[in-house]
Amino acid sequence: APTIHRADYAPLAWTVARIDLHFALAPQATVVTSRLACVRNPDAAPGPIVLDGEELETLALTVDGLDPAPGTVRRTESRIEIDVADRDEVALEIVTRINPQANTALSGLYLSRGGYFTQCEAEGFRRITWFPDRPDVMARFTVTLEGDKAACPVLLSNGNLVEEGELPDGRHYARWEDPFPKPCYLFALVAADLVALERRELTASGREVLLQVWVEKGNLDRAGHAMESLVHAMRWDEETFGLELDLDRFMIVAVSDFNMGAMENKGLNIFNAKYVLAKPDTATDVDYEHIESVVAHEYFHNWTGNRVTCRDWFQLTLKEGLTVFRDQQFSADMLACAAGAEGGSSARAVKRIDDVRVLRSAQFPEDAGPMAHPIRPESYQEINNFYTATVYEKGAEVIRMLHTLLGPEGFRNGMDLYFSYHDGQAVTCDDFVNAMAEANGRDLDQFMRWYGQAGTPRLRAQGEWNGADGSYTLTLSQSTQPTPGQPDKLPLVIPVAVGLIGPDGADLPLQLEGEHQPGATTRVLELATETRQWRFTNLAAEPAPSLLRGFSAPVILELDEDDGRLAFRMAHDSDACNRWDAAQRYAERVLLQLAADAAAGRALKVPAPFIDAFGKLLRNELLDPAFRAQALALPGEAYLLERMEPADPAALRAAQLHVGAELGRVLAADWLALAESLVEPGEYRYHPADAGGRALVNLALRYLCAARVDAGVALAAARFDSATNMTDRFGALAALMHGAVPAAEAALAAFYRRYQNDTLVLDKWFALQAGAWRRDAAAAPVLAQVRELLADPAFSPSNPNKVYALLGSFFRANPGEFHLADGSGYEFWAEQVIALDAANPQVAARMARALENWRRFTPALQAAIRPQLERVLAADGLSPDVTEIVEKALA
Ligand code: BAL
Ligand code: ZN
Repeated sequence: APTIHRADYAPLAWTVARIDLHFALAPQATVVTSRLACVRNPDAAPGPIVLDGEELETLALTVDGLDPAPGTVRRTESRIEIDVADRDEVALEIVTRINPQANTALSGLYLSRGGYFTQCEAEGFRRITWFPDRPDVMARFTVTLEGDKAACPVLLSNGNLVEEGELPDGRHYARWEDPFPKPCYLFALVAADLVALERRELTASGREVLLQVWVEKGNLDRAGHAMESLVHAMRWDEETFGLELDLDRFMIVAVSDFNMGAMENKGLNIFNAKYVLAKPDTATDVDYEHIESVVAHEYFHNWTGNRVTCRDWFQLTLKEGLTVFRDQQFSADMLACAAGAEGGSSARAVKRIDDVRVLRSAQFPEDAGPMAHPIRPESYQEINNFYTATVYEKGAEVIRMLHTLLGPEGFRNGMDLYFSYHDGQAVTCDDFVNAMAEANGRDLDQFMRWYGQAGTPRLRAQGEWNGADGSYTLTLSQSTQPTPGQPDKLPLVIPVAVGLIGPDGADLPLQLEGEHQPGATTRVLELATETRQWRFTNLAAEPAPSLLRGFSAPVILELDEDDGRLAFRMAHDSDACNRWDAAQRYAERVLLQLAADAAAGRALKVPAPFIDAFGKLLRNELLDPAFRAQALALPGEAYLLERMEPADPAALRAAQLHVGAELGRVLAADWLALAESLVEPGEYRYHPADAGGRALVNLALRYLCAARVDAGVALAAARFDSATNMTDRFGALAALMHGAVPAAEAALAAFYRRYQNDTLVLDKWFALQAGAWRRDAAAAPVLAQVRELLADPAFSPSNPNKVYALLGSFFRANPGEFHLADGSGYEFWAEQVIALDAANPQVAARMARALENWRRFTPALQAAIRPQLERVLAADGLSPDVTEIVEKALA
């Protein structure tokens, strides 16, 4: 596939002002009639009207009601060009026929459980009709749907319902009008047998709006949390950014087959059912939390994405980074609000820790591999491959740094200015940062480098204590390793939040050289050069630095701290994020040392001081349970492999098994006491305080089962049997499975029996088995089980959630089992990627990415991986999606 470059952007000669769409829906032959009001773009060089198309059967095309003049239309499989001289407006009518039933890629118009759904971002609209399919073409849409009334009693599209009625032969129709011009990637339709949970709310300015959550019959009792989340998101955006819902009606629709999490189509958000449906018996606390944040994310896109959209797909982070930042802030506020005055800051920190975990385990590896790209990429082959952790999560970190540098008020002023300039436009990241700069009278030119430079910067810190004058000199330096296509890196603007901790564990007031008096205990230093020093004065004793508080920048912090210092910060750092980080660093050190020992065939021993520091956190009842659950969870395998040179998944797994079991065994009494002291708060409710307790108990069970402590195993089994909600039931089951104790098998079977007709819960059942750890080297590898599960009647390769649950969990979340020494895991990977690609390239590409960082592994593993990468690349008819991933991996 050709590579597309950001630098090649040019506006189209012709754009579209209005589009009137008519759908005659039929499963195998839907006829789409499109009437386009095309207008010449005065800002562009002259040229033909250009339309994109993919897998369309074109039945008719007229220009101003006539067959086009000979020689004025050029057509290929994917493009139509129409020459129009001497006019500034042209009416096109195009009739196409498409086959929703055959659309297994789930891009464009497709069928899911008998209903019609669409997904158009990034380039799905061209699979529906010919159109200039790019986000800088913003048109007013009118949509008429016509379908079978029995099969599809509900007919939805964007905007407002303006007409509906009956038709002959059991058919009916509905017409929708969206008053806001939008790019075609925000178009959506739904025609299905659904029911809605409804609510009417007043916006801040007093307009009544109708909110609907559409689900399959029988799922209405699972729609309430999504509705609550939507209302909270509306209120939050009004209060935080002064942004109101602009339509009379806002709809969320749950669909079972969906490539992504959800989609922000104007007024008609379509969601993977997993991010809508929840009731206590089927959804965990984490599911509830994800639903709240995804509902909010899609809702927030209405302003950051829809009202102001992207000029081209290179600007994707303009809407995604900003909207992830907004949903992170929203979730933190929701948690803090529920926790009340006392627990607010800890609740916020717990959310921040979650976000940092995701960044480190998903984005850092991406930034260090062949797919490394700036948050605003310079080129791509397949845009679908760039809905990445870098564009989303690192993009959100970049926005967060702006928020830190400008302060909440400055940030808000920048947002206001951005909307005042660009409402209704398709713009670039420069436009956003320029608005921030102008509103704050600040030069952000150097800051823009974050948009163009790939790779995770390393922030090196060194401190020097001078006892004679009571000063502490902190030297910060930055460097970024080369990434593909970017050998040289320039210094970035890095906000580093710093605190100094005194010997008694309390934060010291900070006074920099030249200042008259000490001030706050945390302050933000700005490193904008390669290296810089700060001298803190007026200190009575040598402090312990606490750097990058709140994870103030997406960097890898390198600071030499001995074990004692880490244990000290685990016990005392007032910044919860850094306290957690100190525990992670200590655990990482221990795990990587044991992994090296395992690789070298040495005996494994967990250092007593580590267990001691860990036990102190465990027993500290002043710390809220949600925080303890974070601080006592070991770093993730993907993150650790990234830190290992070379990555050796088997050795790391041996270390993890050993450390987990030792922490369970030595601290068994504490874990048991903890699990028993945190009593169930009565009837389930999704509330952060309750959720924190449940998370901590489930973690305790996990350690106890890992150590096979009899009382702990019994407790897990009992909690599994008596659970009244999914968080407890699944937590207990996961602990039993994790320990591979005999009781696990019966529990797993009972779980299956109970939920065999509940497809979303079965995803958990698949994921748990695919992610299982083997404790007995003589047991069959998990690969055998995964192969068997592919044949389970509940599995379906055409359902993305099933693929993510079974294959995604195995390839991405279970490296210790996937990377088998005999290479059989890789053979399986190649076979599955090739098979998936034939039906759904986006899903296949996600699975393909599991091996992109293959050059980090041991030489023996690399030797086994390479031929499988080559095998995939040689497969007949490989999609551009998978081709790009594998080619870049092999480059
Ligand atoms: N725009 C794709 C899904 C999302 O990020 O909301
Ligand atoms: Zn988004």
